[in-house]
Amino acid sequence: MDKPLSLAVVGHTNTGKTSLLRTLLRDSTFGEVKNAPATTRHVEQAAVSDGSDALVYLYDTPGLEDAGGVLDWLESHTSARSDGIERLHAFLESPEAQGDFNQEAKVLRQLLNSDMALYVVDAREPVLEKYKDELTVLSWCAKPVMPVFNFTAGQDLAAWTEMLARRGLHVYSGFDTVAFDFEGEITLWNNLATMLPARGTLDRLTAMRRREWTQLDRDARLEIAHFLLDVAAFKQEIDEDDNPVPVLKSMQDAVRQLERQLQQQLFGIYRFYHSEIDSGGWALKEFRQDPFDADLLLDYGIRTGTGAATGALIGMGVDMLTLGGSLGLGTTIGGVLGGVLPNMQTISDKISGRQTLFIDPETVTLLAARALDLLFALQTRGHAAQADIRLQSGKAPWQVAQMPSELAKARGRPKQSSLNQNLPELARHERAEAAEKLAGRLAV
Ligand SMILES: Nc1nc2c(ncn2[C@@H]2O[C@H](COP(=O)(O)OP(=O)(O)OP(=O)(O)O)[C@@H](O)[C@H]2O)c(=O)[nH]1
Ligand SMILES: [Mg+2]
Repeated sequence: MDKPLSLAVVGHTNTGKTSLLRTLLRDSTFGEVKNAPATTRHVEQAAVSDGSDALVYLYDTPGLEDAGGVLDWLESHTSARSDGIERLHAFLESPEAQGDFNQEAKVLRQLLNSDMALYVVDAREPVLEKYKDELTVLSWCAKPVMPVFNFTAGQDLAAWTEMLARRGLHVYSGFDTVAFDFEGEITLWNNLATMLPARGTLDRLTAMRRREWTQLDRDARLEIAHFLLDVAAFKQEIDEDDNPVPVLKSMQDAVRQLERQLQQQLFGIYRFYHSEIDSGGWALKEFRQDPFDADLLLDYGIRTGTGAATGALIGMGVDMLTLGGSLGLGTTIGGVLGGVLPNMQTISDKISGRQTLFIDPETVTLLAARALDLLFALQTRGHAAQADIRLQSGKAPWQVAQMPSELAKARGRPKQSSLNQNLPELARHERAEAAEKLAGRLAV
């Protein structure tokens, strides 16, 4: 196997170098990120590995602040007849490299010890002299340099690319560290590979990343499928003249809790951690809105109410035909009962004098919409992102009447909901099959 690559991430201060590492490492705790210069003070190493072997070592470096000063020093203290590396060594041995220019010295030392540099550019910035000076000093390390444009949204890169081309830098990448784009990352690695003598290691890395990405997506959709089946097959029975309100409330609570658990699992799969979610850093308000809130159904454009009788409770999923008799259905009831459907009594219910309660299909659809939305949000979120997670599409994945058959059938299979009981062996097996099928449909 080829030996691991070592890549120095360099650039002007506050351009997003540490952010780039966070996103490439899928690790939102790496280093320190702040909207201020000189946040990173030391070189820090991190590895991207392939299960067992390290493929790439990435080195975060302090921001360059005074490359012009270093260039002045080099011009007055070293001979233009020496090569760049000799001149840089003279600089690194000078007292100034321990003093005023110690940040710059750390960067240059690291690049001299690395295979190549990723030069992070804040694309919003004009092409200033200081950036040209940085590229001049870096070029003396005689290592390949690939510019990576950050903050690219809506930016015209023409002036930058022209300046870079004049310096022989024709290969570059755009990579927003906050709005993650999986294919963009693959392009970045592929572009790097074109600048190196052997691409074996990077091919291994991109193949690994692709496998991993597909697997994460599959795992996430399977979790969502299991969750939806749990909810759709959830069933409680009460006597005909029992007050259903306490039972309905406990059903709602169980569903709320299970949705939280699912959200937690999805964060875990994409390596966004619980501590960050609840630390206030991310307001998950939209995802944490009560799933039994009728307004939410409207936001997702989910039609509710099948007949005139439900008019008073549109959005609540409550069937008045069954409940109306046993309760004084005032306005209060809507808030309490939203989303739980007391089934029309079946014949056997009538004989036994019982009522069966289910979560209504509108709510199941809403939960599906929200889970898929969260999945999309996580798949397009860089690990450097610090802003709130927002709902994306706000669209229902299907018409309520055309719910995937696995979900529609789930109601007849209460044994397959872990909300009803611990799944017996056979039910577990059947449930796994249904979840596989459903997950496949969620992928479309
Ligand atoms: N909107 C947006 N903000 C970003 C992006 N990348 C970085 N930032 C922000 O830019 C600021 C600087 O990011 P850092 O990663 O600390 O930059 P750095 O280059 O490591 O900075 P120093 O270590 O000080 O040299 C932080 O506030 C980041 O949140 C991006 O792609 N989009
Ligand atoms: Mg930094």
